[in-house]
Amino acid sequence: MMATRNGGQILMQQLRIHGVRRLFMVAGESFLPCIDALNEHVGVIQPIVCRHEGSAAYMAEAHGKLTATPGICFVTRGPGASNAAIGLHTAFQDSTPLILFVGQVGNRFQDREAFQELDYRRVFGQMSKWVAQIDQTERIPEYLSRAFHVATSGRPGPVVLALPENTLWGRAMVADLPPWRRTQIAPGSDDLRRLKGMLAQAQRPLMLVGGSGWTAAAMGQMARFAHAFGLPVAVAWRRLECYDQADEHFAGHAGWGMHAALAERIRAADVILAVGTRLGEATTLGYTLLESPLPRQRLIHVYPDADEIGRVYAPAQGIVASVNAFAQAVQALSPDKPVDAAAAHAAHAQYLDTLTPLPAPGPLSLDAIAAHVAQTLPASACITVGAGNYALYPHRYRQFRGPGTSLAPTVGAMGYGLPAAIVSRLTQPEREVVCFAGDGCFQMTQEALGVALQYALGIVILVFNNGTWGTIRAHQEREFPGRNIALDFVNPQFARLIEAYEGLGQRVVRSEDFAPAFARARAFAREQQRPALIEICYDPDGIAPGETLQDIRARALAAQGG
Ligand SMILES: Cc1ncc(C[n+]2csc(CCOP(=O)(O)OP(=O)(O)O)c2C)c(N)n1
Ligand SMILES: [Mg+2]
Repeated sequence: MMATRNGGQILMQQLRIHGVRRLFMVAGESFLPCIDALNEHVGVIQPIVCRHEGSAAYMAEAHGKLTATPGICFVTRGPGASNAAIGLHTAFQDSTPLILFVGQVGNRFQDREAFQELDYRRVFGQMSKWVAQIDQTERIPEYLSRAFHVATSGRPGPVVLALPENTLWGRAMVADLPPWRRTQIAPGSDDLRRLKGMLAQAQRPLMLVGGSGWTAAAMGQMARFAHAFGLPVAVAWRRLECYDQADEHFAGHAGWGMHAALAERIRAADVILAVGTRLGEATTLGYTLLESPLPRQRLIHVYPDADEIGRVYAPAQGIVASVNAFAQAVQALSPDKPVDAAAAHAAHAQYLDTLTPLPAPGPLSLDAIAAHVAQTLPASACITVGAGNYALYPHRYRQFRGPGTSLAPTVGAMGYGLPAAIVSRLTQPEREVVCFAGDGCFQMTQEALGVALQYALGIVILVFNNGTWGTIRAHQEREFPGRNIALDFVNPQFARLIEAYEGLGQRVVRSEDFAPAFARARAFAREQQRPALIEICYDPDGIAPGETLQDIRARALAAQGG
């Protein structure tokens, strides 16, 4: 006979059935039955005890990115939920499956603005695929099943489920539902015929890949397709892991900071085959490389969600398809007449040129350091970043080789790098992980060091200390040259900070000292399974590869007629 269970037990058992093996949480009294139910899943579901809900939600997001299954996050009512918002927003803009469980006041107090009460449907409505409140204990399995399907279907994204007290403490006799199933949308034969026809007519085609959920197998299939049709391939902004950058058709990374030859190649293309990517503001350089609503290039837009196709750009052809199903379908296509791969090879040669470190001012060059990291790490290693100009360097100099090698928020949310590195270590322990963090970025989530300590995670953290919100300095010089104010900050000694977390701290002020420090950090992380941090001090004038604040200021003053 079926036993009655409380809501927490029903929920946790259902998560287990759906394949959840790790969840990220900051405790709250509002969801105690869920926490208690973890006692029934010891050794199966690992709760990661986080220090801040922002980091917890980032970790769930990174988990969703790496596994293409919903990252699970538990937070308490209003305050916890508010802290978690950044991870939810990141999952939304980055199209990452995630389920955020939030405590809620009991139904009997609802709408009184009771203690910490928020209506999550209103608060999170714009940054979630679906927000719901489970008001009946016996309907928990139904809501969870829908949540897993919604988070992973079409354009993946976050789901929020609010858990009123009476739902969790209440008891019900209810059967579990079977595990969720991934649905794939394959392109139709007409879609493929038209696609082939358009590529056959193209003089200067280009493929742009992006979005989430790519598998290594699909990436290989896309390379085969690109080779067969002579397509140069660019990755969308911060979707560095979507294509093997060592492939001879790889043309570069589109978006802010991109190399001029690639920007020109995208502008001059006559057909753009965009696969899995939304063609966002960053990738299109503010909707200029492709102009909205009708791009000059003929756009073939392949996307897993019909609602995105035609949303910003009127396409010449829209194809509703999951990225992996699309790759599977096109790998078998071959052109009717021989194609010329010269343009693709030229594009790759131009890209390879950008891997040579550019000169930088001062005794420490971020170009040299990022190039050293890029060349020293094995191909399988994962690099994580948050947001800031320091991130331009690893993204420029590292050749990313496929899924699992990069975690970068396309939403440009600061503080992501450290939580993401923690998740990389937990989820794919066979890969080394290096977190690049600006001094600003790092300080947004440095509390997550406690998680690295607690779970014995050997990660390497590079903190780029220029004493300022450098990115904003650059914008400030461009818009208000010479009027630097309110951006610089005093930093702690990061190398000493990590020692409090039983990690290895080092400080580097000259380029030539980086290589031995990096080798020591990697060895420490590997052997001790604890974090190793290198504080890298440099002159804020070197603001981006090949660019200084002085250059920006001089150009802005000249433009003002000064
Ligand atoms: C959560 C969040 N807050 C603010 C910003 C705006 N912002 C973008 S980059 C940046 C500066 C980053 O500073 P730092 O991490 O030190 O890197 P740097 O630019 O100096 O290399 C800021 C404040 C943001 N993107 N995200
Ligand atoms: Mg900085």
